[in-house]
Amino acid sequence: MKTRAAVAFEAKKPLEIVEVDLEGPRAGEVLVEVKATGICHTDYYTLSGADSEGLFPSILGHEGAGVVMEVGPGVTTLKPGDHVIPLYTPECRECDYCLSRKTNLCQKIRLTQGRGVMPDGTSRFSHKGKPLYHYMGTSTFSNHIVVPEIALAKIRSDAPFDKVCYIGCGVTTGIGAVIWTAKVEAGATVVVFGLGGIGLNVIQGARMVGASQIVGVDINPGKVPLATKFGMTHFVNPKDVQGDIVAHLVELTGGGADYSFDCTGNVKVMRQALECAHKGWGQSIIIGVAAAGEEIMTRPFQLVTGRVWKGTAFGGARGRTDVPKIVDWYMDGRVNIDDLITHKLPLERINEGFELMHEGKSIRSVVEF
Ligand code: NAD
Ligand code: DAO
Ligand code: ZN
Ligand code: ZN
Repeated sequence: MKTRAAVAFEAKKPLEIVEVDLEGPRAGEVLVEVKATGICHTDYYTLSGADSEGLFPSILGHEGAGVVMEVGPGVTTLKPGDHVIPLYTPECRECDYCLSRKTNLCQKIRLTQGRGVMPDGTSRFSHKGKPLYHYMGTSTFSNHIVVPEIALAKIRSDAPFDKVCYIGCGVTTGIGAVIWTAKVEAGATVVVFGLGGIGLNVIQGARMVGASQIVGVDINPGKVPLATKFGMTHFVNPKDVQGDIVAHLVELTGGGADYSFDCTGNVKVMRQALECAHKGWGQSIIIGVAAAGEEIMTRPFQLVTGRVWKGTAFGGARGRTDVPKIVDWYMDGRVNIDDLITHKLPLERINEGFELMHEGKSIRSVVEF
C-alpha cells in the first residue's frame, strides 16, 4: 500500500513529507494506522546525527497510538479494530530477559530492531524502489506502519489517540522510572534534573507515590509554572546558585536526596545527580541519553559510601502489561497528560515540532494524521 510519512533522508536535514510504499504484515506482524504521534527528544537526537546507531534514510518516531488494520499469519492477541500503542521496548514474555522478571529489556527482536529492519531482516518501507529503515521498531512518523505483535500494547478504545500517544514514551518513562525502577516510597525526598517532557513525568510520578519533597532543577526558569502544577515543591536554577550546586541540593534536602533523576542527557548533570543523593542509601537514576562517546564520572568513594547509580529504559515498564494500566490511570484522571501536550501539528508541519523542542518552547508537540 501507499502511505504518507515524514522521512529522514539524511542526518541534520529537515524531514520530508512524501508518499512511501509499505508492504503488508508477514507472519507475527501487524499493520497499524497511526492516528497520532508525539515528537520526543530522542527523535531529535537521532536526526541531529549524535546517535552513533542512527540509520538513514529512515522513518523516525516512537511515541504513537493507532488502530490495527490487518494482522499477519500467526497473530493471536490482536485483531483489526483494536487500539494499540507501539512499543520500542517489546514484551515477548518468553525470552530469558522477559522470564527473568528482573528487566523490561526484552531481547527477542533486539538485533533486527537495532538494524532498522523487521525480525526477518527486511524493511516493509520503501521509497522510489529503495528500502527505508524502520526506527526503534516503531516509525510512528508514518501514517501506517508494520510492527511485530510483541511490540504492540492493546489499549482501551475510548482513550484519545492525541493524548495517549505520549504514553508510548515520555509518560511511561518518567512515571515508570519512579515507580518501577527507583520504587520511590511515600515520604521520600526527590531531586529531578531537567524539567522537560520526561522530567515533568518524573515529578508527577513522585507526587503520585507521595514523595514529601520534590526539587526540580533546570536552567530554564520558564519550566517552573508547569512543574509546580505537577507537584514540584522547590525549584533550583543552577545559574542562580552561588557555589557548588551539589552542596546546595544536599542542604536543601536535609542531607541528600533519597532519589535523584537525570532527565537532561548531560553527563556533568548525571554526576551532580549522583552526588546529591543521600550518603548511605540515596539512589540516582539516569534517564537522559548522552551523546555518542560521552562517559560518566564520579569518585568511587561516592558509591563506597552507599549511593547507588542506576539507569532506566522506558521506565522499566513491561509494555504490553504496563502501558494499558497507564492508559487507565490517564482515563481515571490520575495522570495528567493534557497539560503537557503544548502543541498540535499536522504531519506537513512536523519540522516545526523539532524547532519548538530545540527552542525550549514546547513540552510535547503531537502530530495528528
Ligand atoms: P527536553 O529537551 O524536553 O528536556 C530537557 C530539560 O533539561 C530542559 O528543560 C532543559 O532546559 C533542561 N536542562 C538542559 N541542561 C540542563 C542542565 N545543565 N541542568 C539542568 N537542566 C538542564 O527533553 P526530554 O524529552 O524531557 O528528554 C530528556 C532526556 O531523556 C533526553 O536525553 C532523552 O533522549 C531521554 N529519554 C530517555 C528515555 C529512556 O527510556 N531512558 C526515554 C525518553 C527520553
Ligand atoms: O539494548 O535491549 C536493549 C534495548 C535498548 C533500547 C532502549 C532504549 C531506551 C533509551 C532510548 C530512549 C528512548 C526514547
Ligand atoms: Zn522518547
Ligand atoms: Zn522477551
